[in-house]
Amino acid sequence: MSEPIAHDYLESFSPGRGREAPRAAFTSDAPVLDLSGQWRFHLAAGLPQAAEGFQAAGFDDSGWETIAVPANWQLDGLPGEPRFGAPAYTNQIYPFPLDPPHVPDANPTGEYRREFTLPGQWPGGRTLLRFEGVDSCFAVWLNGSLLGDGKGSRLPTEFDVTDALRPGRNILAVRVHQWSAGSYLEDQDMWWLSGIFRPVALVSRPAGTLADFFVHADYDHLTGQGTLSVHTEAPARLTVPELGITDADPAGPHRLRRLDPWSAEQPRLYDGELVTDGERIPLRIGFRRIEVRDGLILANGRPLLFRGVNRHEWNPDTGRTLSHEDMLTDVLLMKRHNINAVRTSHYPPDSAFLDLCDEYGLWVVDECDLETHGFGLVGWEGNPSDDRRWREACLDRMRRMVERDKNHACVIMWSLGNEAGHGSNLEAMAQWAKGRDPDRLLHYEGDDNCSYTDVYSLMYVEYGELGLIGRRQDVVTRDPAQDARRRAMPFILCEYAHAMGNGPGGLSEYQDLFESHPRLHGGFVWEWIDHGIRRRTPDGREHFAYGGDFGEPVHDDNFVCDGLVFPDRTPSPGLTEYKKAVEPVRITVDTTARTVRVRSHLHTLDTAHLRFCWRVEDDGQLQGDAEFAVPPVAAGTAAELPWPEALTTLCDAARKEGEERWVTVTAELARDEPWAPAGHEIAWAQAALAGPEAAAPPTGRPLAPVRTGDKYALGPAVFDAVSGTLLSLAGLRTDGPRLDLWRAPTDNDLRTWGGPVAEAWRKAGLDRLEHRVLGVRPHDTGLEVVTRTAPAGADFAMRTEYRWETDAEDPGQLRLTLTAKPVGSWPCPLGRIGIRMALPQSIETVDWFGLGPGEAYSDTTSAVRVGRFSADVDELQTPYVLPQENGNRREVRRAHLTDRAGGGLIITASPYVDLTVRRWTSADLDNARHTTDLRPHPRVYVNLDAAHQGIGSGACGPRVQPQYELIARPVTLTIGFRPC
Ligand code: IPT
Repeated sequence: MSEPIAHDYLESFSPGRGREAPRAAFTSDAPVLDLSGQWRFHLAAGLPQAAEGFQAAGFDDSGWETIAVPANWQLDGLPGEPRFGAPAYTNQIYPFPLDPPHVPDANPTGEYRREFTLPGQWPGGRTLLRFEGVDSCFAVWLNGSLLGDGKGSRLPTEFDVTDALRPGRNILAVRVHQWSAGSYLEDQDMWWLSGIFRPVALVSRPAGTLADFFVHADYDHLTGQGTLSVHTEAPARLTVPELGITDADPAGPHRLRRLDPWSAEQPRLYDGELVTDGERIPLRIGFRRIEVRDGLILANGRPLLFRGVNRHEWNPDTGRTLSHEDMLTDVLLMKRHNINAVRTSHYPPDSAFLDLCDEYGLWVVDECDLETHGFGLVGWEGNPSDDRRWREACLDRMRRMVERDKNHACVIMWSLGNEAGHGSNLEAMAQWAKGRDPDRLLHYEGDDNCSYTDVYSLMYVEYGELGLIGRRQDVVTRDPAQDARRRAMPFILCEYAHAMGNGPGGLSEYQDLFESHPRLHGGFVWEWIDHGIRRRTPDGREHFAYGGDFGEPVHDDNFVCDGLVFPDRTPSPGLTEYKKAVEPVRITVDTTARTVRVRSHLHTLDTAHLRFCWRVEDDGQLQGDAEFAVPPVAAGTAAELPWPEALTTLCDAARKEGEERWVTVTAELARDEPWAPAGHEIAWAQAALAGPEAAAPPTGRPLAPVRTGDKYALGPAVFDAVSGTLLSLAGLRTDGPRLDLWRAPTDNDLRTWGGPVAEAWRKAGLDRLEHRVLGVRPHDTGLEVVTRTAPAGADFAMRTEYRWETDAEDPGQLRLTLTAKPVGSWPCPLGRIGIRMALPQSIETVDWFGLGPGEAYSDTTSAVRVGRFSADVDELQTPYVLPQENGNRREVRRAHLTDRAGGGLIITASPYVDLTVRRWTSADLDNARHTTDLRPHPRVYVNLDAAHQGIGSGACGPRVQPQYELIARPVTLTIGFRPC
């Protein structure tokens, strides 16, 4: 019979018992037995329901279920129905009462059992059982003997199993608790998910080997020399063939001449080996120096500019259990989108991710698994960060992160955690880290005085304030005695540009500030990926679920979906926009001086790895292109080059009247890189060589409308004689056009800090406009329709004049000149100003000349360029996890909306319109909670807009900047319609 289990560890401040000292993660030739796979599993509702004696070797688990290890148990069964509990999402609020260190009795408890056979050749010496991550607290037994317990979900825990291990068959039993005292330290904005979610392995530590080592690989940019010393706590020999180090004392110090340093741009790693009597340990060494000097963050002597993202670990099917492929996909996508830095928000990632960052090159801010944000909701009363009883738990977390990750070249900053308020425990963590690893910088955004950090860091700062910080004119610190210190510090935005839904808007304005003030070292977009969970509707259609979808009584809705990539890692338009906003090489095409200017914001690389090309297009049709020889531009410098002769010649060549001529200059990879093939585009710029020009006023002989019964015919169009409504166009049945001032609110419209603009729209009634016809007047020169559009109860309105015309010389074309003027004063900015109409559902394809290929709004226009593009109606939609306004194509000059047989409508604009085409209405988008709620109507809805409200990032950060606000104003739209 086994002893009853004591569960005092669950609600204890202690981080764990029976554990090994934390140490570096490394591989070696010593045997490892991977214990991933199917384990026996039983989920108890709470401790009283747990299976008695489950830890005994002879316990009968044949009636239990099985579950994958590693996995989050709540996701088992999805995208169908979850089999074990259900995921729950909260941002700041704890999903249990604040009663530290206690947790509710209803505490789901996962019991795991696994039988394994110790391989016959298993060496003597010690054997450890290593858990890479268990959420949130667990106890472990091997063959019935208790090994210990642990907390700290995203950190490794090891137990010495040497004495408990048997030759042959062994039984491992693990009891995992969803809630524990540790949960109070893990209040990150993410799904609450439990279980053994990272790998588990049995690790042999043969006699005579090392427990731990610390690689110090410094680089001196002034001399180009490096110093290597590997600190080991037992004798070992070091070999690094490329550096001429053979079987040497690891401690050295080895002084090395002519070394290539490691950087995110050039992630040079030197392969080596540490050898002891018991094993061989491969090393990948990157030499670099990171420091703050003269108020700047320098890497290898050069200032750093972070083009960063905050990365949570996420997969829509497996939650926080990531495959190697997921991690590699993240790294490659980041590199291909000009991202050079990652903050591991808000916990240390699977260490395999850091191996990839070393290899492919990303600067990493490694963040500790600590957040107590929910205490902020009670005025930080009882915050663990400032309670001595939690000191050891906090320090333990910091030690386990630093010790695990200290040998990664990519890690340049340690972060104490996120949103954990103030307190002496944070200070103690900082002090310990500085003592243990003085060669890296320390970050904690919550230390507003910066009394124990190396870098001044804030989140979601407004543009104006950021400019002041850039000029070191920031407001005085809370403790004035700290002011001089902080003012001398470099600055980063550890979170900015909240990427929730459509957006973020205003990225370029941030980048302009970063690039104009040396103190500003860039920032980290919040965040990399939407944490949506894949689910299936009863009829088998898939969508991504968010907070509340699993019946959680307390939740934060879709605030968990705020990434640059969708849950399945498809890039969203926000990522494309970010790639362009942060391009490390800025190209400017000057059409007057006929030069191209190249300014490099690269860290150390010159531009020799890039190939520059130019291309001239007339109305989107290629006229000529060639490579453009740009001598290497050194990092941080600029060069101006005259246009190549061929470009000048083409620029001056004759062109068809009315066509626009554009030159595009691109910079692409000249050679294959490990993360992208040759030809991958890094940066580009465009300039107009001719046009766009305002269309010449029509010279044809205008036709008068012809009345037949209750209809007017005018060219290809038929109008209702009473309402003036366009009924059909060249045989296509139409509804509208009608004035439209509203859009389906975006996340940023819905949650705008300081008052949601979407609420103002609803209050004003933009979504329920009433239309009144003031007059339908036939003229010799066309048909004039005047309307007044206003919401119920309002004394403000828009007066709209539609002038419909056609010419005798070209009776197939219908022209609309629309003028809309505000009457009275509108209480809020408008969503859009334009017209909406419906066309037959047979319309399938849109070909356009304008900005593309992606969607764009006034403050998300960096990534789109002038050209000819084509897309299916379905491809024009961006499937934001919460349906909302999307898919706008800007500055469209000409669009063909066609059916399968090539019939349809040609729309021209002078000079241009914003265009959306979709199979549902704005109201449908607004009502839908998930993408599967959107069902195509038997119509195609087209919006043609003169202007749109900007996007901003007001869901968490600055609202739309004034220059992008759509204040009600008179607009004119000139649009031509013609059948095709
Ligand atoms: C900030 C959090 O640090 C981050 O985890 C996330 O919740 C983000 O907000 C919003 O998505 S904190 C907030 C007070 C700005």
